[in-house]
Amino acid sequence: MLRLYDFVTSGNAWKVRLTLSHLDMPYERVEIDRTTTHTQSPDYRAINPLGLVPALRLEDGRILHDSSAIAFYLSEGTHLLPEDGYGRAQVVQWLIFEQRYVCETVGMARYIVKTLAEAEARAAELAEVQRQGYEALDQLERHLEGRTFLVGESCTIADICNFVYVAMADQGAMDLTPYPALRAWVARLEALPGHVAMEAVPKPVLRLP
Ligand SMILES: N[C@@H](CCC(=O)N[C@@H](CS)C(=O)NCC(=O)O)C(=O)O
Repeated sequence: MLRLYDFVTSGNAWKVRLTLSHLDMPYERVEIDRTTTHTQSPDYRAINPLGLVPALRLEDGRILHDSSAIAFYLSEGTHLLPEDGYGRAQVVQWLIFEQRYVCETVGMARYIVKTLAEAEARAAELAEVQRQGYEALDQLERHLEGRTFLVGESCTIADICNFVYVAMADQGAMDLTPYPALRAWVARLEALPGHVAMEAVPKPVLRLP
């Protein structure tokens, strides 16, 4: 069975859990204790040398890490990835956009506010990542005006991966009110049958270390 290494509050791991759910693929979870930074433990570094979640162990034992790569692998040959080369390249383009412009800004604002709880001490840094985050949201808003999904006419992993930190923007003290197309897109994705809440995780089969 597929084995996902994650922790519940990881946005990057949520992208993988969403992809697995949309594809109705069974998997088991190993929960990493992030409160004691066990992502850095030798046990976990043997799985992902970068010491980050998510990582996925395939049924034959091979490992993949990084949410975009895992989502791309899982969605191959499914409705979450276009068949044509141009459509697939557009999906990759939006996966890169998410990692560079959304995760590093909107996701980082959430990390400072929620995980580190250091919004006051890091006010200048927070303001800067929020400023950059709003630029990314502007880009997404412009692209989604008049469109239903980021690529083509149905939900792809480009939507799933971009959705996660946008949907949690409020946790980084960011406001989606000025973004009607983005808000409609978030609601559209949340209404899809394969959608699962971040907290709706299967019970872990193991905790590391
Ligand atoms: N590019 C990676 C980023 C992974 C990442 O930054 N993961 C965070 C959680 S969202 C992590 O493991 N942080 C280490 C920790 O919090 O201990 C991906 O998309 O999967």
